[in-house]
Amino acid sequence: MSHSLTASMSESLPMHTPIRFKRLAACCFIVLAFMPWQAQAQAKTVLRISSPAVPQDWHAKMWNVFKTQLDTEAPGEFDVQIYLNSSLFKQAAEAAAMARGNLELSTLSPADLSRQVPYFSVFTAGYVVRDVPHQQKIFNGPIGEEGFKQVSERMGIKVLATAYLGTRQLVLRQTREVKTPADLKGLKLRMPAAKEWLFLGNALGATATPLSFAEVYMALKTGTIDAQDNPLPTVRAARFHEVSQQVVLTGHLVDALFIAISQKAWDGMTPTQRQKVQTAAQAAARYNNEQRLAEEKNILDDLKKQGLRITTPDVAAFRQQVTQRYTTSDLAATWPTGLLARIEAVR
Ligand code: KDO
Repeated sequence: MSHSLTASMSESLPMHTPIRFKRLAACCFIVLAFMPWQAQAQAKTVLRISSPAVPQDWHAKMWNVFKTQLDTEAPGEFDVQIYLNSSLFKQAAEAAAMARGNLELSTLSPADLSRQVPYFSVFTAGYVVRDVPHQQKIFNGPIGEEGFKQVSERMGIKVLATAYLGTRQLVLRQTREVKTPADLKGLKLRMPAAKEWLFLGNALGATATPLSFAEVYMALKTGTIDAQDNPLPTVRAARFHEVSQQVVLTGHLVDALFIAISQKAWDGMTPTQRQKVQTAAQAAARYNNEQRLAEEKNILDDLKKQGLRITTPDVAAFRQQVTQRYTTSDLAATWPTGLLARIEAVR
């Protein structure tokens, strides 16, 4: 086709036109003829996802569900790029990147939202959310709606769905008798680097020390830290069990991650695209929640087989100390009046 096009273009020019100019004109014509197709290819909406999750974890795999669903429902419209292991943005830097419009999607924790929207601080506290149905009812109901509205207004970020990250347990590098918070005295407990996380680690009775997720494996291996807390599927996915000896089933935080998109990316899409992105995010969260819950049911046997000691402490004693520490804290002073009672009333 390009040959005959070039020929006809050249022929339509006056006889005296220099041959080099004729060729140049023909090339320009071809480029222009192909422009709409090229422009279409470039018009794909790029959705970059940044996450600290390791590829084997469910909240990493859920992004494949998101991508596959969008590729099926809107073929050729989106270019979904998944960056795991904090390879695009560092842990906890995602919210600022999204607010600036430098990143389209990520998963954000309540602690990530708390600085600008103190409403979410209450969800960083231990023993507030009872279980997964409670968590899902909270965030898929009016309490979630009210909080997500504030996130959109103050942070330029839209929350699309709530994923269950799992129930956080203590995982120790070396075995130790742990019944009550007093038994954690002096234990260097790694927590993610934010004041809300550190408060929780200290409230449990340990000495909280901040470290990014990417550095935890090595810190456990070398003994820079004595323990870390995470949901057990994450412990296995990130292979922390290889460098740990004991799981203490404190169950101190039924943890959530919010699948979120930058307002800029959201505003740049058509209403139909928005609806497809929202549905794909909900499908991803559902997949994560189902897989993670199923894994949490069976994981203890496997961890035992891998040589870990599994112990159950006096959870009531942990709950009591943690609750009491929050009640009198500066953090709790930022919680909107009545919010805790509303959360507790959700059945
Ligand atoms: C962690 O750093 O311990 C944590 O579990 C905190 C979560 O909010 C989340 O960032 C998670 O890491 C990452 O997604 C890695 O699993």
